Amino acid sequence: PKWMPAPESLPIWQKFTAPEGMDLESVQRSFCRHVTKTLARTAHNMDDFAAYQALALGVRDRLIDKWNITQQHHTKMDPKRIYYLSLEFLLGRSLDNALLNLDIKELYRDALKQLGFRVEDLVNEEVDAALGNGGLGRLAACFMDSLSTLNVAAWGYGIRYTYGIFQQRVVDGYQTEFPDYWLNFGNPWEIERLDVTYEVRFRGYVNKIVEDENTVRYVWEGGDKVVAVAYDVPIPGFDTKNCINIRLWSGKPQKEFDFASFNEGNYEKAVEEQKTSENITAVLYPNDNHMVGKILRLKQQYLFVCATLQDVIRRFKKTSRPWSDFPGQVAIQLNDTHPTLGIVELQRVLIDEEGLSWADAWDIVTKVYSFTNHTVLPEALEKWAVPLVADLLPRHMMIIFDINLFFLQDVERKFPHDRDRLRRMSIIEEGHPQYVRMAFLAIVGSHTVNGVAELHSNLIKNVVFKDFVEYFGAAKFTNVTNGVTPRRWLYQCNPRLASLITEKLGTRAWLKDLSQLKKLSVFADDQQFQAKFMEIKYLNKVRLSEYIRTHANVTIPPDFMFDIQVKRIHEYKRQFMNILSVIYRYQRLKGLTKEERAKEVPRAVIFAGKAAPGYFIAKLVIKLINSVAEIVNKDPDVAQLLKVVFIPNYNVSLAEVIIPASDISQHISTAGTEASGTSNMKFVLNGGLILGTVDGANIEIGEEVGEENIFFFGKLADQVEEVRHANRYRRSDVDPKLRVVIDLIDQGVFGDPRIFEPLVSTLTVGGDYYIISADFESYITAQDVVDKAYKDKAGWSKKAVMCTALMGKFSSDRSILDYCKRIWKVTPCAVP
Ligand code: GLG
Repeated sequence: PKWMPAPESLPIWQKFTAPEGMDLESVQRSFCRHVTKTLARTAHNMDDFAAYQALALGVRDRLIDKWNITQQHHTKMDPKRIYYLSLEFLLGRSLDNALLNLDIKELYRDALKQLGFRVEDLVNEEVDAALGNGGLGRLAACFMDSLSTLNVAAWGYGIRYTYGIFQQRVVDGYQTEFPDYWLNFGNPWEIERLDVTYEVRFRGYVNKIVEDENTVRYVWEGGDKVVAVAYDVPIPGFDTKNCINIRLWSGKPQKEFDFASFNEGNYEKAVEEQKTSENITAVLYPNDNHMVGKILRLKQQYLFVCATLQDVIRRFKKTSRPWSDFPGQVAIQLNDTHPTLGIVELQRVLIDEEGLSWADAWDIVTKVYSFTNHTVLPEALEKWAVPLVADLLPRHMMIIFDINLFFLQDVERKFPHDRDRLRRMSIIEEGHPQYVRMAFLAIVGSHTVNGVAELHSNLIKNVVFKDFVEYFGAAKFTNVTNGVTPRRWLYQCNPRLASLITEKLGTRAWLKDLSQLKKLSVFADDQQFQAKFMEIKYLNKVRLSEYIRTHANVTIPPDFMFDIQVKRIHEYKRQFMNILSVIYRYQRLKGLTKEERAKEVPRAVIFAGKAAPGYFIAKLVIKLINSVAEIVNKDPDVAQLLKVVFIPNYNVSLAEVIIPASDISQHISTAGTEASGTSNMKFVLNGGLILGTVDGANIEIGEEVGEENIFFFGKLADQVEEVRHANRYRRSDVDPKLRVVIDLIDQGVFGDPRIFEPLVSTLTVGGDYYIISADFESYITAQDVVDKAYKDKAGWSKKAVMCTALMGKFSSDRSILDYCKRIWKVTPCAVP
């Protein structure tokens, strides 16, 4: 099978031809029909939002056509299906992406212009679909784009949360959270499937049925039932007829009303119980890289896998194949441990409902599942209290104990008399209460386990899951380095740069084969090309500067160096260290003479990101950033040299404005803590350099773009433990430069120091777990190196061009091809 069409077959960028059956008039007719018939509006009763809706509904019609053709083709060909199970899909906006992927943006632009609308304005009317926390959820979204573009017969499965990730506002420097009721004005990008519903049981009891002396069966009965309803979100591929689907589940009350309660005259109780089922999928848990053991979250996880497996099995059974064909027809990828109950649920269905033997069932299960681990942070590894699981899912708890029993018996056979190994490897953590270790369950129930960048996958193999590598063998553990879709993260968010690239390469083929960008490197020294490239960067900075002026009330001259750190606020990502270094820079600048100041590089330090609502220290970091910004931005001594800003409510559509505008971005996690990072890839792809630690995918980015085009600093992953151990706990022992900074905070330069005491003391009495003090000197030195490099305009431009040119590896197409070949063993199924 051919993965890539020949480059010549791709449409040429400038010469636009409308797709078959579409012209200006048909587009305008469809638009007007939706205005008058669907929205019941008139030409005299229209605003941009209504125009956005009519436009979106027209595009949706086209998506549905493609979607139908794709599903029919798949039904006919019956290829192996890939199921990507994820509790998060951070899709952002869909309109612009659909227009570009369907290659109809130019046509719509012209058609709407004649009707008096600008596509660019309408695109901004859309609210983000923010059903995810950060990198993990956005990765799922990029993967869907690649799966569709590469013509894989794939489905995404997830939850349709009524409330996405909270909206962040900054009040008096503090983060405040507001509910993200994103469905308020309807959602044109979903298709409600009131006919696709499945029952989901909770609680109840397990009945043991002795059939004969050799056979017992277990039946799970009683309890409460809720219903999961499907909502389908079409995902169009780029330059292909294929359009795949994400199916999101929403909890609904059972059709049968509780007439027992009703007849007892308890109408209110009957209605109340109906509402509880809707609660299950009401809200996305807002924690990134942190587990909170709430029962409602466990209910979400089970509702999700239970409905998904019923759907997958129903599709499989339509072809009347025997169960032994199942692993050849179905591959299920677990996006982190969140859907791990799916392993147990499939085993339950096969033995309790389909009548397979334990061994046959387990053989199928372990051939179907594979598992991606996204973090080694201990607080993020999921574990559920046994009494909680036993209460909510009594049959599943029995099966987990059985899986563990058979597994440990085999461990004992392989490593006899090693009691401590059994304790370490048990899926059940002993204690009061006991816990189910979900990552261990996922490993035991999968055929392949992967990390998301080389360093991370090595840490998994050599540290976190070392025992499992010794037991299963190294072949089961592998690496698939993450990637990002170049369609959204260059073509869509940076149209000027995309045009320049297409013009230079004479083809748009790079959008499906990102390695072709390397042909740009021959222009890296070309002054004219450098000038064009940097002019685009400048215009992107103007756009961001305008956004910051209107949304954060800070004026940033676009000729400043834009130094950006945007991601979830987390101690391990060390935004704290960044703002401490800003304070250091501030006091250094204040100490300079006028002549010395004139030689400095003006810098805008830009932050954005959400902190989990219950993460006190992370929220204090936001407060400190805002307090520092307030002092610095009004100080005339540094007005020409330093600006600090925190942009509220970071999300996907804001990232699309921020990322193309960076000169340098910071990815400065303590070495060994950031599994991969994916925004690092987006920044570099858009010609922004990186200041970073030797961590996650930074390392592989450095390998690709060359050491001279990335600024590394800090301790290495294998040094961190030792440094931690040697940490002192007194203020007098911290790095001298850091000491200067802490003293300024303590003196109240940035407001009442008592506010920041809990944060500052993480560096001392808290043991400085993320080794900020040990990395500080090296960090400050690296910042100076960045300044020096930036002063050399031609040198910097060359670096920027080389960065874009050498990022081919980090397309999510490459990641997905890796999964297809090495993990899922699947070939494409393109609509002819
Ligand atoms: C995780 C990690 C990131 C990683 C992402 C996608 O923390 O380093 O890039 O998944 O694999 N929770 C996350 O965002």
